[in-house]
Amino acid sequence: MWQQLNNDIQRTRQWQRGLGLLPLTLLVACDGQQSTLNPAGTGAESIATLFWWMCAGGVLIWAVVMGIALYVTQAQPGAHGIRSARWLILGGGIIFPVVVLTALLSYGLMLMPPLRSTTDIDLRVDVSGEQWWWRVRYQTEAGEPVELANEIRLPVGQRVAFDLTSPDVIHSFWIPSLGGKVDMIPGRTNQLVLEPTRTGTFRGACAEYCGTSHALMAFPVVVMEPAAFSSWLASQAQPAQAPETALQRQGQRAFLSNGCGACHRVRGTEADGTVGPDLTHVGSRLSLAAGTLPADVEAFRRWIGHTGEIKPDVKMPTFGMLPDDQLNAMAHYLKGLK
Ligand code: HEC
Ligand SMILES: [Cu+2]
Repeated sequence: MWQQLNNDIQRTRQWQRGLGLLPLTLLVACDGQQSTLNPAGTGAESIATLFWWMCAGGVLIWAVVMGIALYVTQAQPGAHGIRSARWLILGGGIIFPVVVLTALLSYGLMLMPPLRSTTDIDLRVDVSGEQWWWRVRYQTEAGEPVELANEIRLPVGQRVAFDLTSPDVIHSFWIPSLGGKVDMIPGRTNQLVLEPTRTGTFRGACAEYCGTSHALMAFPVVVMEPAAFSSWLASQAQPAQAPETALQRQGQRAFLSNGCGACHRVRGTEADGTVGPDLTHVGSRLSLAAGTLPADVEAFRRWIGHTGEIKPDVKMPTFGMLPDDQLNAMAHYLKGLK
């Protein structure tokens, strides 16, 4: 029996040790493409700093409360008069938390004006959150805006103003590595300014539950050197590449004859729909269907043939009834739209 009890105690201790390491594990796991604690933008930097100060404030209050709790278990009954007991309650229960929380609040409020400032903008991008994808439009100085979808590229070190809206329900635009999140509200345009500080690929996501496939609504964010960014934007502004192989030409015919163009635009062809994502350069994207699938030929084919299985409640019909060779040809055509 003692052996059993000993084992139990051992196990409990191990468990407790594991639990003690848990916060550390969680923090280490926060290192990555979508981490607020590994900032890659000025907004995210100040939010991370605020987090660490709040963390320190929380730990300080916790330590003082625990200290007092330990102390009362040791103190002799009657060791303190009524006066000092009152001071302990006033000091520890009111004055100390008020001072710490006021300091944290003032610090937090101080960080806000630069986060909300909308001056010195280098680039403007309109993003519309739609069930369950992102319509992205770059404003260019000369002429037509450039429309794409489900991917955002930004020049490092430049201030980018996002105009955020939605045609259906409330979504929330969030690139944790770069800065704070802002809601996209039907009938309103909200603004968010981000300034990336280092190059890399990050992940953005919808941060407001917006329906069945809310969790399948993400987007890659690529922060590039300004020169590489400019040539990327220039190539996105071009009309679609003409199909090169016989298979791609067959795919284009299938695309145009199956009604895909009623919802999708491929600039330079008769496909001119605006219900779904612009597909002019869909083959150049890093992911398919808003961060849901990789962007290879096989994924294109799966998407067209199993749309609703991949993304429940999606606003695109499934074309699984088409013969395999047509699905395959369309996948090759779309992947070729670089
Ligand atoms: C009724 C409108 C409609 C029709 C018709 C339609 N689509 Fe779509 N399509 C959409 C919508 C909406 C989305 C966005 C889905 C999502 O991610 O939530 C989409 C997404 C896509 C995507 C992913 C785009 C991206 O940015 O990742 C591809 C590729 C695509 N459709 C291809 C096709 C093809 C090929 C056809 C014809 C066989 C077709 N679509 C027909 C509405 C349509
Ligand atoms: Cu959402």
